[in-house]
Amino acid sequence: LPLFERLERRIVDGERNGLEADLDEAMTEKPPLVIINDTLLNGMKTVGELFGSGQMQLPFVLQSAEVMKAAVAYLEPHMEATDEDGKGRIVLATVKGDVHDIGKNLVDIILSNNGYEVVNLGIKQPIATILDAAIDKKADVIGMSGLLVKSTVVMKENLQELNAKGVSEQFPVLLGGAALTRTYVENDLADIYEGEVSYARDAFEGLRLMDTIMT
Ligand code: B1M
Repeated sequence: LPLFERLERRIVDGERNGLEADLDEAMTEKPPLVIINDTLLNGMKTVGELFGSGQMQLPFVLQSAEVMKAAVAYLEPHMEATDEDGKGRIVLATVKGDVHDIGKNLVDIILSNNGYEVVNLGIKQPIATILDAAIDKKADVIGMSGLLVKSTVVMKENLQELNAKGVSEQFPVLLGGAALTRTYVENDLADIYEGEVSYARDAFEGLRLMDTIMT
């Protein structure tokens, strides 16, 4: 297979052997972020489709996810970072009950490389922990990621909890993840949250929204 098809195939097949060599070669042709967006994420999309249609079993999905994570970790030091610093601070977490973190970690990388300080709390984080960290670290924004349909409900409850704690004016919230839709966030969730809530389709929109929120 040609290089980029081979790389995409590696994600689908969960094949790690020789990954670094292929990534090195790929980086002579394209910047790391383009490799992630145009090649590796296509592989993850295929994995999702195969899993969703019952053609792939969970342990193999996990293997694919690990190759994806290894690839991102290998590419990260080669990414361009701005000299800007101190543009703002975001506490970032995958919500309670949800283990998916590849997207959240991409958001972390993109924001960190573009002048933001990211406090990445990890996966399955209850809102109490997220809020404690946001207060403790004096965050400007709270970011929540979730890929399961039930996570969209958790996010709604989390926003209600922030309202109840009286901190919604203080913390604009950025939401993302495959199960969310723009309509759900911008209509339903924006209706209930007393502060500002925005939806990011991908990590780059997350960065643009952070820039908007912070100005
Ligand atoms: Co799971 N999983 N999974 N999974 N998994 C999905 C989400 C699913 C859609 C697959 C499917 O059925 N087709 C499905 C959810 C269905 C639903 O809820 N209706 C599903 C399921 C069912 C499950 C389990 C329940 C399976 C089981 O146990 N029977 C289980 C859940 C466990 C749990 O959470 N409690 C499970 C487990 C797993 C693995 C552990 C095997 C693995 C995750 C490994 C890991 O993350 N460390 C996994 C994977 C890999 C997937 C798919 C295949 C790929 C997800 C991914 O990494 N995509 C996924 C299929 C899919 O999404 N269509 C699937 C790449 C990533 C870059 O995209 O995270 O969407 P994403 O991030 C994007 C944007 O959404 C955005 O930016 C990123 C791109 O730039 N974004 C943000 C994300 N967060 C953001 C936050 C922001 C801004 C932007 O600001 C704060």
